[in-house]
Amino acid sequence: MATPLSLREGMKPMKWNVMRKWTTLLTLDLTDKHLGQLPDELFDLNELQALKLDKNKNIQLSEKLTRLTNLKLLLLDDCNLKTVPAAVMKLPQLQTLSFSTNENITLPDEMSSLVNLTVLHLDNCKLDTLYPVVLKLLNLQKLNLSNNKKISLPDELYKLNNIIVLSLRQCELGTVPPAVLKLSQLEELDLSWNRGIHLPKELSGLANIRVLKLWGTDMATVPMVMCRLKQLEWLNLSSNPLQTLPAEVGQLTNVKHLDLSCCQLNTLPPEVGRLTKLEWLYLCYNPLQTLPTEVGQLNNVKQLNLSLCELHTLPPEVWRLTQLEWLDLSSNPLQTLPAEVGQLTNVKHLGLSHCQLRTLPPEVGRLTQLEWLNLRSNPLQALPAEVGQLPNKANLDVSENPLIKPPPEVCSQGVTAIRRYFDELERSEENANTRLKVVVLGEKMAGKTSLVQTLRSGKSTLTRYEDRTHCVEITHWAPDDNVTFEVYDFGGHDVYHLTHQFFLTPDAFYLLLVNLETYSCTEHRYTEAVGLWLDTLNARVPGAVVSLVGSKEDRCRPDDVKTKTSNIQERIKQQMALWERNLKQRINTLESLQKMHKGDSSKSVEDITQQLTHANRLLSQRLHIDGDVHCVSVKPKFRLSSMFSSSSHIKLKYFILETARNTTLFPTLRTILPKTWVDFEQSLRIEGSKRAPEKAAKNETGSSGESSPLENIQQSWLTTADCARIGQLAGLSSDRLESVLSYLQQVGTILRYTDIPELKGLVFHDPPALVEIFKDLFHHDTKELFKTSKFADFTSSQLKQFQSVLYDRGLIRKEVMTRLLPPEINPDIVTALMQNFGLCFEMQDETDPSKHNCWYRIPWYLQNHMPVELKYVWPEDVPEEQEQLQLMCDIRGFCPRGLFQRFSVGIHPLVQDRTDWKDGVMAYRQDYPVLVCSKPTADDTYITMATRGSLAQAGEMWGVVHPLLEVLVQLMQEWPGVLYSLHVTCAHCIKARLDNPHQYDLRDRTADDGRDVRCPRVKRTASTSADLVYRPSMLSAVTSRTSLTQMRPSQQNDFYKMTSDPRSLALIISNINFTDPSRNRPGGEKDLDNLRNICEKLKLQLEIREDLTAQEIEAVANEVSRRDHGSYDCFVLFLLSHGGETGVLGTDGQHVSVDSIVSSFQACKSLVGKPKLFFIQACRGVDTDKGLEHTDANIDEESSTSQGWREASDGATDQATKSPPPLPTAPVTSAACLESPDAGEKTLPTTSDRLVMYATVHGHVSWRNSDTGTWLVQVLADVITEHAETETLLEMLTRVNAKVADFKTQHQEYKQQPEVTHTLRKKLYFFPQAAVNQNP
Ligand SMILES: Nc1nc2c(ncn2[C@@H]2O[C@H](COP(=O)(O)OP(=O)(O)OP(=O)(O)O)[C@@H](O)[C@H]2O)c(=O)[nH]1
Ligand SMILES: [Mg+2]
Repeated sequence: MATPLSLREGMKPMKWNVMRKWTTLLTLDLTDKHLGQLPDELFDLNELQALKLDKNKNIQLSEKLTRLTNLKLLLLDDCNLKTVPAAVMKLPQLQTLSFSTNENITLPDEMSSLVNLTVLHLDNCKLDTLYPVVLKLLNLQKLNLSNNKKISLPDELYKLNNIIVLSLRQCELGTVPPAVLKLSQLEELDLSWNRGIHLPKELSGLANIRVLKLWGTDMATVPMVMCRLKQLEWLNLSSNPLQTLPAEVGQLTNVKHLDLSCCQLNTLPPEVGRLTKLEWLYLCYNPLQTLPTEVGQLNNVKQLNLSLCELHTLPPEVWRLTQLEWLDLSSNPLQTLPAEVGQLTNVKHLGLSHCQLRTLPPEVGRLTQLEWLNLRSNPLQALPAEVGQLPNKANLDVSENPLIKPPPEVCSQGVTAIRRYFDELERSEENANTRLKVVVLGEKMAGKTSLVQTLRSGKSTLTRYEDRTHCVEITHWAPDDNVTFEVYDFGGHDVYHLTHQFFLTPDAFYLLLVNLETYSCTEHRYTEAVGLWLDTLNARVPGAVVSLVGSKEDRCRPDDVKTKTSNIQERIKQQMALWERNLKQRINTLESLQKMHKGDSSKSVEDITQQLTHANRLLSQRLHIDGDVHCVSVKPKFRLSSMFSSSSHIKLKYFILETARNTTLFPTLRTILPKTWVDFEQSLRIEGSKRAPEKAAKNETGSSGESSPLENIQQSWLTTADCARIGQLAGLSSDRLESVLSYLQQVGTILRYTDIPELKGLVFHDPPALVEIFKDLFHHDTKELFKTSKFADFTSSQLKQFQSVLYDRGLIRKEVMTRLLPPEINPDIVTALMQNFGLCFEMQDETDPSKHNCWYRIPWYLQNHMPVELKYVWPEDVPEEQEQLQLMCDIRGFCPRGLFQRFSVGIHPLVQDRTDWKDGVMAYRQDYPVLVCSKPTADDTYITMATRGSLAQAGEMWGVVHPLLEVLVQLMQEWPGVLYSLHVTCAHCIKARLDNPHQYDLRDRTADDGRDVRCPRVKRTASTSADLVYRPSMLSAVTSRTSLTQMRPSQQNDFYKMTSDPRSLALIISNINFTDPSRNRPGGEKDLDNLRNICEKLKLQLEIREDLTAQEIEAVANEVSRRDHGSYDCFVLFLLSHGGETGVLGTDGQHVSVDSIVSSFQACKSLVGKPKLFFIQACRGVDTDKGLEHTDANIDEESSTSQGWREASDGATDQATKSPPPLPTAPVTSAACLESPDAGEKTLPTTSDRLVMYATVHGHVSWRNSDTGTWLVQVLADVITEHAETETLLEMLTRVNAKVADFKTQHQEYKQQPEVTHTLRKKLYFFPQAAVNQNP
């Protein structure tokens, strides 16, 4: 039972909408608490103003309730009430009462005592008539009767002559009830989802109606009466089977917002042109093929949505709507855009995705206000250079276009990169580059290098036995003038398998060589020579193009060749069938899970849907394996025989050329690059070619043909100065270098790690050289490792010790590691790289802060089993008083090599005191023991992570193990083709030590889950607590004791994932110009500039909406919250306007509640679990703050001048002096109403992961300077610019709070104190690497 203290703590100020007026009430929320009675202590809370008791089925309300004499608002939704409790009727001060979803509730006459009631919710109550008592509630302003089937309304309804909002959504009404037609004061009527409803002619008598909602009413024609409602400002007719609109629609000359989306309109009447006040016109999803030219008369339309229509062209008049800010033409069969598009100089958002555009006119460059241009999925091959003239910050999406000029790698970097590319093209010359990456794979000694050399030279070449390939050799092969192949020849030795994966990219052509001489038709040989390689490619680059080459044909008899190649082909078919079977099985499982959880709104449902989409994509994206095995021999033939047949390698060359030219397989083979870039790349390559020791030696003796710009410097990486020198040779000044470096990085030719402190400023121009360095540290025979002369000065017992520590425990001292590396190489850079690749981790030695003598662990070396002594820490039997929480990742079929080792490196920052062995780690996290294991079986690999504690600690135990699982899931993203599922092992089965314990699918706990779960293995007798089976929806926060120094962003659970680019959509709603010009907000433009800078800094995708009315603000928020934010890691809203205690102001002087905006985003499925950030720059009342003391005399001179504008509030004092708002409001000010969302949903949004920053505390004003903008935004911009890379959001906002608190106006010395409220569950760094940078 709740104590009085906890009840009082539960009281919170909360805002409520009272007929477009907002007020803050002291609220207690006891929703869904299974209360039969209210606790006695509650009645002592006599200051309570709002009480939420929703979903307490069968609650009894005693007389004591009447002691709550300040109660104004009472919510009793879904409480199973049969009648209004007597005590409720003795609360005459009540202003808002909600009985939604109490089926068949009766309203007794005594309810007439509620004389102050203004808002009554009776929706979804199965009422067939309105109780007479309602007619006595003469102060009612809003009545919600939605979802009461066939409700009949008495004629006397007209007595309620204060009603201005009536909701009758989804009531199965055949016609508008006559009584409604008499409510002449009605302003808003919602009749949506009454299918087939008749609109009688008397409707035109509703002279005050301004908002009419009629969506989904099965309306095939627009009734004439509607066209007579000339005062209508907002009309929603979407989702109706309308094929045409009558000419009379042109009479609605006051309409500003018209929604006709999802109808069946083929044409529009020319009379639409008369709706000259229209500001929003939504026509999406209609089979419109043309538009009337009169659309060109809509001179006020700012938003025009024509997506998903059938428009091949638009009338020229549309391009003259120069005031348009938002034009969506996506998914129309448009083939060209006319030059006139350049006239839309105000357009900010232009949607042209999924059209059929082959070219763009240069005039798009004139759209200087553009913030968002979406050209995704068009057949565009080239962009006009003028695209580079668009604003730098314009977000450009040209993905899924076969672009060759500029290549996709340039486009993906944005407008600035595109401009630099075209500038460079103009300065230098165009170089048509037809290039393809060809990767040659296969077992060691398969003949890869011999084949590559033969293909390049055109004559049979055999390597010698000792010419083994180290890691990867990259060479260029130009078989004719039209194409160059960049050939990656992989060393086949096992030692390279761990590092090869980093070079496998989706756009390459793979040649898999099988040595026909050593191939035998057994399963084992197939797996080694073919199966494993195909599995790796299928897992890493699903959808890639692969051809099989049978090598050393000369070493086999012809019939053997035939048998072996057919065997290979047959087994490939079987392997592909197995992949398909596994994939389909996974899809089936996911589909049944999806069905099982249909309707849940938890994060797990979203996860399932995402996995299903991914699995289905894999099904259509399998490896493209050419059916033949192309047999070659590169052994020189006797002259005589070669006269009769062309060599097999020549045939192979033509086959490779033909495949490369197949535009279906390689659509972007050709790219156009500036010649300077091509020359620069070539110079880099020359540098790279010097790296091999023998080549370097040659170079030193001057025998190399190619001359290096960095003569005599043997480098594995380049510094900025080196690059500048190479650039100069290619004709690139240093200010133009960044473009080519970014391009080469995108293509994968070079590597850069600008966010790792040790590696900042370095360019790894020869990636294989890096791996070559690692190779010196990876040698199966650890004795061999230390036999070199580098260790001559060590004693044999020392060497023996190095070797045994490395062999037994995978440990190596930094100084020993340094010896193993080439002498000129900086070991810090190598270790930083190795950690980044997941190959080793640094062991903390607290006694050696200089890290001079630190140890590294390379898990790859570990061969030992779990040390026996650990059994004392983690006995096989779970101790009686403990439970084991175990999460499991089941990897189906192929498991990538080295995955567990990389995972074990990945978890390092999250654990302490670890012990590692071959396939496991035992460590501590938050003082809990953690056991991580890998167990390969014939078909699957199981990776488990477990902890133990008492049942009461279950919540914390989840917090201990779940972050480890997240590290694994993150790693798996490098392997999109690997199938895996996540589970929780049955705690009962573990304790009972049953073989094959039951594995539950990992999912969030829902309200429907009981307290216990029966163990599926021993159904009748055993059960386990649901706390150990379902993931709590909010995991207990775990603060890691580990230093942040080693953390990598992907490995954190204490941090929000913040890696998407852009990070988030940033919606800015800025009101500067108001209907009442005396309210205009000069200085607001400066805020916009500051916010643009913030968005650029934080990588946010900007979307600005200016000067919106209250209703428009709500509509925009609703629309944006319904979008798919799946590709973003968070959401940000900046709302800048006037405001008061009751919310922020639209340009029409009406209020919008911040809470309602926030909650629409809380309900957005694609933002579940992601931070949602709201910055509200507006007054929150009329009070000014003189402050207590002034510690800092840093006066803002500007803000103190006479032009310094206060963010004038719309509170009581201001209201008295301002012109009255357009809508007449009732005399009541503090009653509240529940504004139901437009979609009529009743689900309560979750409240976690959000942050709201208000410019000022409740009841106070905030300040703006007409030259420099608002105090809050100025400071926010400064703080973010300075600290975003090193601090969490909350740390920065604390600075903002402090800095703004230091401001004061000069004359009156008024102060302002911003306020942050949040429910963030993790740290939020916009730049995850900040965690590293702050502890360099
Ligand atoms: N008879 C014959 N020998 C070949 C042929 N191709 C390669 N060889 C020999 O096979 C051995 C290995 O050839 P490489 O081309 O170096 O093999 P690789 O696949 O590059 O080997 P790694 O670099 O170690 O992975 C060498 O001794 C070659 O001379 C061929 O077509 N016929
Ligand atoms: Mg080789």
